Amino acid sequence: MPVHNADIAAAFEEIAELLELGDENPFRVRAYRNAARVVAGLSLDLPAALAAGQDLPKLPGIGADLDGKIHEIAATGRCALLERLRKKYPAGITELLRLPGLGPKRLRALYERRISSLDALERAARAGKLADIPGFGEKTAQRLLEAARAHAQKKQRFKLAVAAQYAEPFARHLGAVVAGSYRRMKETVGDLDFLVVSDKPAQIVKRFAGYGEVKHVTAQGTTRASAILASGVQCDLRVVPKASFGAALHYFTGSKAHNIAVRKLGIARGLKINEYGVWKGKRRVAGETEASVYAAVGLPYIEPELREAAGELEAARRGELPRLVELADLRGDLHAHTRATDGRNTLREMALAANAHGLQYLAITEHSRRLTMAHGLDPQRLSKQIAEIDALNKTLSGITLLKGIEVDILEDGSLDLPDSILEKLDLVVGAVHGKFDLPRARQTERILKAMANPLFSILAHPSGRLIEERAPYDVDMLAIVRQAQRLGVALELNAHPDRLDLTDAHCRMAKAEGVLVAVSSDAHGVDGFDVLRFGIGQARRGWLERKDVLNTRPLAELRRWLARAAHAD
Ligand code: DGT
Ligand code: CA
Ligand code: CA
Repeated sequence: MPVHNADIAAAFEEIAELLELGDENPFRVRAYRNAARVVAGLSLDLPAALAAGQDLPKLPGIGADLDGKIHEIAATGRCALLERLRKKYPAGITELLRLPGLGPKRLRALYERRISSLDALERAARAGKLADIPGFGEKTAQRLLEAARAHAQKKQRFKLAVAAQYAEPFARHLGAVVAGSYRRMKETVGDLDFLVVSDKPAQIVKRFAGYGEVKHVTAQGTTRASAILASGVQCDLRVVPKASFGAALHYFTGSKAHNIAVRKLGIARGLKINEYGVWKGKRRVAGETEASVYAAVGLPYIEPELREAAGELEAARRGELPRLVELADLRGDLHAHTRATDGRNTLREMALAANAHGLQYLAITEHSRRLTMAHGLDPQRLSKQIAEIDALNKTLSGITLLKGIEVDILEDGSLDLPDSILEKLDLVVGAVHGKFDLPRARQTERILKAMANPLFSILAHPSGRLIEERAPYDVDMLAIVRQAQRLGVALELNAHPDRLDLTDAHCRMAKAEGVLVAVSSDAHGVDGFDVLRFGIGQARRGWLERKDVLNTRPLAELRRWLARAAHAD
C-alpha cells in the first residue's frame, strides 16, 4: 500500500504518545515527536523518493534508528515497534490525548483504573468517579466530561497540506479534479470530493473502490461512491457526463452557502441550478463550464477561494471582484532559516533553492539568541552571518540574499537584539515565541511596542496559532493592523501549513486598512519553498491582489519600501 510522509509522521507521533504513556525515557519520546514534526514538514515525499531509489536527505535529529523506521514504514506500511506498543494498551487509548486538559500523566492515572475510552471516561465522570483520582478534582472532571462530549461530536479534519498528500496521487489515479473545501484552499478539509468526467461511470467507480489506499468502501452506486482511506481520510466520488461538468464542479466545490446564494439568483431568473446543469424547464441552458453557470445568472467567473458567501456575489455583480494574487507573482521570500540556527541547509543551498523556485531574492531571518533551543544568533554570530551573506552575494547570480533576522519579541515588547546590530540588516522580522498566555491588553501592548521600533519591518506569524493544535494568542488584531498601517510595517502570512496566519479574515482586514502582507515560507531547508502555494491559497481566500502582497515587488522596489519603512514615524 502506498505510504506518504503524513503516515510516517502519524506513526512517530503515536509511538511518542505510547512511550510517554509508558513513562519511558523523555529523550526517546522527544526524538520521536521531533521526527514526526520533521517528516510532516517535508515536501519531498520520502516513500516515493525511496521507491525511486533515491537516498534520503540528512534530516535533523533523525539518526540511524529513526532512519531505519522510515525505511520500514515506507516499504511495508507498518512499524513493528508501534504494533508492539499498541498491543500493550487498549485500542484507541491515544484518542483520549486529543482532549484538552488530558496529558500523559492524567491519562496514565485513568488507564490504571481501566478508563481507556471516551465512553468509559464519560461514564466514570457521570458516576462521580473521576474527582477522586489524585490530580483530577471536581473541576477537572467536569471540564473533561465537556471536552469528551465535544470531541465525540467533532469530525476529524485534516490540514490542507496533509490532505494534499493523499488527494493528489488519488486524483491522478482517477483522472479527477478535487472539488470541495480542498479546491477552495481551506486550512483544513473534512473530506475529499473527487469529480470525474466520463461516459463509463462504472469503470471509474471500480477504479475508485480498488485503489490501494482504500480501506473501506462505505457507499457505492452507479455514478458515485464513498470510501475511507487507510489514513482515515474520507473520500467522495462523483462521475458526470461532459455536458454537466461545470455545473457539477460548481456544485461540489461549494461552499454550500455560496451555492445556495447562486441558486437563489437562478430562481429569480426562472432557472433551476443543480449539479447536472442550469435548466429552463426541461432544457439545459448551461453547465458545461463553471463560467457558463455564473454567466447564466449574469455574473463573471468567481474564483473558488472566494466562494464563501462572504460578499463575493455582491462584488461580482458590481464588477469589483479582486484579481487574486498568484504563486507566479511572487518575486521573493522574506522569511527563511539556515544551519546557523534550526535550518537544515547552508546559505548558498538556500539561495540556489529559492532561485530554482523562480525567486529573485530571499531574506535570511534566523532566530535570535533568546531561542536557545533553536540555537538563536547573538550579535556576534549575526555579524558573522552578515559578512558571509555580503561575500556570498558577490558570487550569486539571479538571486540576492537579504540580511534579516526573526528577532524574538520579549515579554515587555523590547526586541531580543540591540538596535546597533539590527540597523546593519536589510530587514527586521519580529515574532512572539513565548509567553503566549498574557492577557489580551498586555499581549497587544507588547506587540504594538515591538512594532514601534523604527527598525521593525515585518511582524511574523501574527497570531501564533498552530492549526488544530494551539489556539492563537489573545490579541487585538485590529489594533495591530492599524499600528502596521501607521508605521509602515508589513504583516506576514506564514505559508507553513500548520500556521497560515494571518487568517483569511485578517488578510481582508489588512487590505481594508491599507497594510501590506508578506507571504513567507519560513523555510527551514531547501525543500521548504513548496509551501508558498498554501500561503498564496490563504492570501487568495483573503481577497489579496498582487499589489497587496509585499514580496510580489521586484527587489529594487522592495528595497525602496524597506528604506521607507525604516524611517516612517
Ligand atoms: P469539508 O469537506 O467539510 O471540508 O467541506 P466541503 O465544502 O468540501 O463540504 P462537503 O464535502 O460536505 O460537500 C462538498 C460540496 O458539495 C460543498 O462545498 C457544497 C456541496 N454540497 C454538499 N451538500 C450540499 C447541500 O446540501 N446543498 C448544496 N447546495 N450544496 C451542497
Ligand atoms: Ca469535502
Ligand atoms: Ca464530501
